[in-house]
Amino acid sequence: SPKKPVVIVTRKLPEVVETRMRELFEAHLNVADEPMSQAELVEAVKTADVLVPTVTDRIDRAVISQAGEKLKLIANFGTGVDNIDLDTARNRGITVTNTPGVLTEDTADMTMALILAVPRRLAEATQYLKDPANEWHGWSPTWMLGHRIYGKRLGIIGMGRIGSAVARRAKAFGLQIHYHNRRRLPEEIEQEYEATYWDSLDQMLARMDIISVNCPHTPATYHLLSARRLRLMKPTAYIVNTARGEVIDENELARLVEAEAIAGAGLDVFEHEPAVNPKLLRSSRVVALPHMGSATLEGRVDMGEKVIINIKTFMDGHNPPDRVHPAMF
Ligand code: 8YV
Repeated sequence: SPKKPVVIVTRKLPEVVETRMRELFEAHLNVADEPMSQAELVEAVKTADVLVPTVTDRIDRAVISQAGEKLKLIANFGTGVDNIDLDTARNRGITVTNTPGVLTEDTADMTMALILAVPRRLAEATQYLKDPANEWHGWSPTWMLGHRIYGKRLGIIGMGRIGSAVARRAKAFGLQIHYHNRRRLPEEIEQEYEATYWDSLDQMLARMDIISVNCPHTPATYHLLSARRLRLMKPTAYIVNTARGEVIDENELARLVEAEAIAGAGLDVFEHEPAVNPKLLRSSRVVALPHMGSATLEGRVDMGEKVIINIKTFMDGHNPPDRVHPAMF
């Protein structure tokens, strides 16, 4: 039988995924659940046929340019590929794949959870009850009031798979769907969500009650929500981000939250993970999660299976199903 490809996986994956990888490949699995250093990544690309990185691995030009002749595939464990220098990979003839589709519903659920949690103050209220320093005096007609989401305007930035899955959920909750996207959706899809398209992000931002960020992080979307744009939002508006922290100017967002110039934020991702702006963590207007939009056991197993299919298909000499083209970003 032909020699099995050397597949280096940078992080610990669910047991079933690792077992399957051991069967199919000469799998080098990472027992310590710690991100690899840049030096370790360089070592990895020197010896691997296939590298399986995650969001915590920076596969930049410095790493890729030291890759060995054997390295032909970077099979990302994750949908976002902003951790990989796609141009350098292409120039070296290295194929890149990702794992789209299998984490759409989980990430949309988390987005919806934040859209509900922030205006209704779930985290703050739970924290209140659990803190032994507080004593709950019972129900009050004026205490812990949040804001209604039913009937409000939701502006989705990025109407791809996840944005669309958010639109479906939000519509069922009675929100009015608005969106900004590189391309306008076909009319029948707009009708399905009863969605209004905004060519101008500035104009949409100024009119929404809730903003949801669902676009990838690319050179074109870095700080798409710049200080100037964030200030266009209504002081009563909320912002939710389950995409990538880099899309928002986090410093300015933290400043607006602290100044109570924005109603609140639900954040699953941050600009400098694992660091989080302390102003955001201090604020009762912020629900902060440690990048867990796709963190279900089912999702992680599905992602692993997708990685395996991409590697197998590629090694069999075919075009892998989730090949990433730099032009897509
Ligand atoms: C993961 C994600 O948390 O797929 C993505 O883009 O952000 C998440 O699914 C992680 O990035 C996996 O590497």
